[in-house]
Amino acid sequence: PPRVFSGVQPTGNLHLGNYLGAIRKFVGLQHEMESLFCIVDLHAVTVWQDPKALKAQTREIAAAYLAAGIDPDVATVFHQSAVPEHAELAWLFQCVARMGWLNRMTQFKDKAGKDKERASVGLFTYPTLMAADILAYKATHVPVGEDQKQHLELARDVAGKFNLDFGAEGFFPLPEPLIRGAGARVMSLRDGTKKMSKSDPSDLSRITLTDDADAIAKKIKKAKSDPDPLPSAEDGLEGRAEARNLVGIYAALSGMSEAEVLTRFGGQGFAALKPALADLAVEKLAPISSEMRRLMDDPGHIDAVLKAGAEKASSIAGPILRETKEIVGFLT
Ligand code: AQP
Repeated sequence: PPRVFSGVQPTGNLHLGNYLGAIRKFVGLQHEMESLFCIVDLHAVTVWQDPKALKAQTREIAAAYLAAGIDPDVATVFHQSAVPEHAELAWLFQCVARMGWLNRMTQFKDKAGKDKERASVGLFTYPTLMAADILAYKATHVPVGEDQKQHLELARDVAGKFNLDFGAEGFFPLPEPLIRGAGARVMSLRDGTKKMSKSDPSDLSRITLTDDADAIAKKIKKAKSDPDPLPSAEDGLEGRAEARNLVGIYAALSGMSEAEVLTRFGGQGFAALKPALADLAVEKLAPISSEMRRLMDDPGHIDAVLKAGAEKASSIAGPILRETKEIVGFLT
């Protein structure tokens, strides 16, 4: 049966890209397929996290999930470290995946930077943990932003090789990415060629889900643009990275197509688009951020939701892991 799994790292600065590329898509999917939405804290610690901040950031993602409209009575909402099957299966997958596969991962190259010798081993093996996250539930569909496409392909390769190596054809499904639609790739407000990211040193590069109306307006006003008027829908946005990004964000937030946005703003300068975009972003995000604040005032409630979610998640992953161990030849 179809099953959805996805996650967000509790690394702070949850932003518009995470919302449009991932969380907002989760909300719709929960009613279409059985869904598990995880806060992937094991992934977060591949880069050092302040322990106190990590707790707050974990609750912040949970609050964002709930505030955005994920219903914990419909979908399973939990944090990764509470379900040991993730780490256990990840070990087996580290023995299935090949060094060469992981060496090709562009996110490791980007995040490790120049001095790879100093990157954590966990940052390198990250994609095998992600494969375990998905396959511990035999999930078939994984909604993610464009940037996670390569990791998902690796998860498919791991599933395929496990099945082949152990003569267990069809045991793990080959999970499919769901990357469709507006918002799959939101770019930095300071550089239209870089993705909007939590770790960008510039606060002005991203709109976060906790920004107030003034901060949102200021960031959009200061967003990088170019001197030309916006093109018509016929001329399109080719070669206009910043214009494409702002028009794309407008489209994703309004539900209009890019062509419809250009029909409205084509021929006008950024001075027309930016204030309209700021108003739209505030209108769409303010209810989420105020609900997030309300939820974060009651950490006990969030923790109870996560605990119940982890129990539900374990009840699915437990039997799958037992069967996996049997297949591998461990005494069970
Ligand atoms: N700019 C983006 N546009 C669309 N989707 C995005 N996602 C991330 N950035 C964008 C999607 O958000 C989900 C959760 O991301 P994550 O927290 O697990 O990992 P990430 O991709 O590492 O997020 P960041 O913000 O880019 O963090 P850093 O700065 O640490 O690299 C995923 O589905 C992701 O595709």
